[in-house]
Amino acid sequence: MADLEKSLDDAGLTNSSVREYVLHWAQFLDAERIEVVSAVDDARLLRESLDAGEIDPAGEGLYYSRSYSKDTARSEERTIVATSRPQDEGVYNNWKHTDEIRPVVEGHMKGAMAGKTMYVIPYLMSPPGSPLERFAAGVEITDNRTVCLHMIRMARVGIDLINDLDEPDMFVRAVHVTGDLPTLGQGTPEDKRYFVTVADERTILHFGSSYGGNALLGKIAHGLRQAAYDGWASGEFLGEQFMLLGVTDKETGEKHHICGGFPSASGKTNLAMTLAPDALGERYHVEFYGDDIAWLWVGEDGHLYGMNPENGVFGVAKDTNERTNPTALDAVAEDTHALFTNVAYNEKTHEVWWEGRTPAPPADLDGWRDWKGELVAERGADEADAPWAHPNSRFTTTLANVPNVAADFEKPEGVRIDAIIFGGRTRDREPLVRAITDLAEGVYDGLTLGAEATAAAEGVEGKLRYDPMSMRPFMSYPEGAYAAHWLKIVGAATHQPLFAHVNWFQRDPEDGHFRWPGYRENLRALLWIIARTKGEVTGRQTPVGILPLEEELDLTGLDISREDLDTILTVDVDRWREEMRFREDHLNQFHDLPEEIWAAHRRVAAALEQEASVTA
Ligand code: OXD
Ligand code: MN
Repeated sequence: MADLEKSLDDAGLTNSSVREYVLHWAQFLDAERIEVVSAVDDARLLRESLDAGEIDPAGEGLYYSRSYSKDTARSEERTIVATSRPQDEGVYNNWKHTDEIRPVVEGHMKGAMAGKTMYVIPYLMSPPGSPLERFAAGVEITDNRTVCLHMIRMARVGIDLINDLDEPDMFVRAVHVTGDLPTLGQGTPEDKRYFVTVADERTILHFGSSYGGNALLGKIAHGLRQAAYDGWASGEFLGEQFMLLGVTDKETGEKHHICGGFPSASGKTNLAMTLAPDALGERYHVEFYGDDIAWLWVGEDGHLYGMNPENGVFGVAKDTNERTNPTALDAVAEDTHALFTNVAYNEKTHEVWWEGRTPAPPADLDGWRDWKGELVAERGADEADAPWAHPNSRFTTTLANVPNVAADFEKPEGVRIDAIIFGGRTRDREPLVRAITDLAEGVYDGLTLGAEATAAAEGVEGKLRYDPMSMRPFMSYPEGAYAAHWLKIVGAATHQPLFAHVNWFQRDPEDGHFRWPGYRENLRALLWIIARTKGEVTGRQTPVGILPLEEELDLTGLDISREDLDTILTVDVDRWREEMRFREDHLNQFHDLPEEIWAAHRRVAAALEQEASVTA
């Protein structure tokens, strides 16, 4: 114990609440030694990890790691929000009473760091000086050095960030134990993994994974689940799985900011990092703030503000290429110190590759290993078509590496939010863009966000898998209260943001082609949204919101057919009426949904019926 305390002295850790927490867990976990980590330790930790074979070189200043093959993604079933308040149980938060679950997860953790180093990672999930800084401090404990490397990229990490907290005890206690991965029964009835956020105690206890989404506790567990709960409990803010970007009109010098939520596989990271299409590049500059999390609050001037609490990007590698996301490729170029996880790796040339990086995999198989570590050249016939990279393989890099990162991305006061957008992957019905000026209708639209079920097994064709505000896996308190909190926070803004719904994924049922070219061209829809916030365009009112008139969209240099354009600027009333019935069932699951939300639902439904009777 004296030795452990001495390591905290040597590291200069003076916050006595943090020391007490660290020493408690060091004893409980039976850690052999403690190492307190700051971002300045990165180069040394990289060297040690390379020497220990935990990571491999992947080119100049780039690194690669492969995780255990059954530990490559988040597990929603094993993720639990615990509190001591039964009224915190919602539909999606997998709530358990703390007294029931804490002993179980702690039972797995006890003594688990015997003979090991316990790394202590003091971090901040905000730029220093943010108005939400008191909710941003945390200290992760982990037995995994690679987790330290990721945390240094994804959060602001350093002892100084927590030594001088205004409230020394106000930090998230985040404990991560990897566990003996091959013995945890992942996905079986004997599954021993537990990913628990004890939200009313601001304590995170994750056991049984080294995958980023489960192991980098600053990101999802703190940045989303805990933050959403804190934002609600304090009544001060929203913590959302949102991207955040800025668009500057170089002609007028005006800049606008848009944030928004997209269910997974709906192009959120690509949109967040987008550049203007060539035809509009002279006039518009798009700046990146964040691809995954935004915290939102109302500033003293009555505007809604937003900031990205993260310091990095933990992006999905699959399909990232020069066309879909050139800025992401630049952000993981040589000397960015990016880390790749579970992509394919060439042990001779140290190159990495993933599906969609190039149209075909490398022709010369020599040296290539797939995400499981197996030599591609030695694959049997039955595996010949198996992906080389895991579909959830990732790159981890800092925001500062993204070439179009906004100059003010670390500005503590955040940026004014002009519009909040939602968008899923929907093959029909959902137009290119529709704006919503009413707050309750905007919140209703977010609550009924969804994406098409990707596999038949996941649902009925054409029926969405609802993912309210893209927060389904991160909900930490009941959905009715969540909706009420949204109405309260955004309702307090004297300058209301515009809501909008976008869809880049309508297809022609005949030949399956996408009706909208997507990617950089998506800026055209965002420009219309911005013009609508300024009252420069009126659009036309439909039952489901305001759609652009064709002449209001800047289509300069865009190749799109008349039929496709007409279709994506039209409301398919019959398909919408069908959708409304599914929505009703979806909303009926939630307790205490505010009456304003039901009223919004009824208004949209009545307007659709009216439209149907007019056109019948
Ligand atoms: C996620 C992520 O799992 O951002 O949503 O990693
Ligand atoms: Mn995410």
